[in-house]
Amino acid sequence: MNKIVSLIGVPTDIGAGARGASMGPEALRVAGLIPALQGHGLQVLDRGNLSGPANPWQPPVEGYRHLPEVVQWNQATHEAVYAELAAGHLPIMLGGDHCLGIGSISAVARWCREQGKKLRVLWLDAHADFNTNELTPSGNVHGMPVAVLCGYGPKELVEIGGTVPAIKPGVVRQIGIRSVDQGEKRFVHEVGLEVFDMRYIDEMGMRHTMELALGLMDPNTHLHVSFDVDFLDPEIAPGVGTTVPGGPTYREAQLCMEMIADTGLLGSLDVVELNPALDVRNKTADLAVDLIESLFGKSTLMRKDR
Ligand SMILES: [Mn+2]
Repeated sequence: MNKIVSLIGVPTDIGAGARGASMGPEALRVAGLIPALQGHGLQVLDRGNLSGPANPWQPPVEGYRHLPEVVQWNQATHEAVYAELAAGHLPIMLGGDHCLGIGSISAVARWCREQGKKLRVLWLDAHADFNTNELTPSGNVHGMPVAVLCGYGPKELVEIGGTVPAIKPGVVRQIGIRSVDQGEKRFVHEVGLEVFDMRYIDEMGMRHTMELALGLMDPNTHLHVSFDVDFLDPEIAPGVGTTVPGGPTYREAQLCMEMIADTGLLGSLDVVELNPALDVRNKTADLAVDLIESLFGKSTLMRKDR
């Protein structure tokens, strides 16, 4: 792959229910993300970290916590991700919590619209992140980004990409889901979001799951991966704020990443919700770097390089 990747750190936990994801970008750098990517022949531009408002740690207002601050961080993220795409680079957004997927994916969707490219979004997560201010039990916006991107949310957020909705539910494939709130579940079914939950992966296997999730793409498809580290089983990835037992194992996660790499279509990536305050000697960051390497074509097995 002869591609320039750009790292954009977004050090905030403004949409999360626990503090600490703001330290995620540094933990990934400390875990050796840059040399790991360089080791695969990629040129890496580290754009440093974006800046934005502090986390005031307030209760929800009309069902949203920290909405003005969430908007500011996402606007900055949108602009930074869009600028890298416009420069022909492959942006890697290092969160930060998952509310930042709003800024990142709205930028990717805008760029795809302008370029006439098709978009596919893989949402690797324990949660559907499809809450609204009426459905949410907590008001934390990191539980709402997919709904916001599909046009359900406050005006200030749904309009960040310039076009509402930023994406249609049909472009999304969710993988690894195992914790969905009651009202959220009904809403996910209502809009027809395609979800490969853990029961599906248990029964059908990761290979079949990924074949379907990656199906019907063509060379004109831009593949965006939004990787919430809580996707992984907490046994191997304890460093997240919202652990849910029963996630993909190390090998299942590797296979997932390797099959994405095999498509050759990866165009942008989010790595979010890594929380060093809850980690054990940075092991979750080390694992995330290992998996990101696989996303960019490291084969852990005895395959010849393509
Ligand atoms: Mn998430």
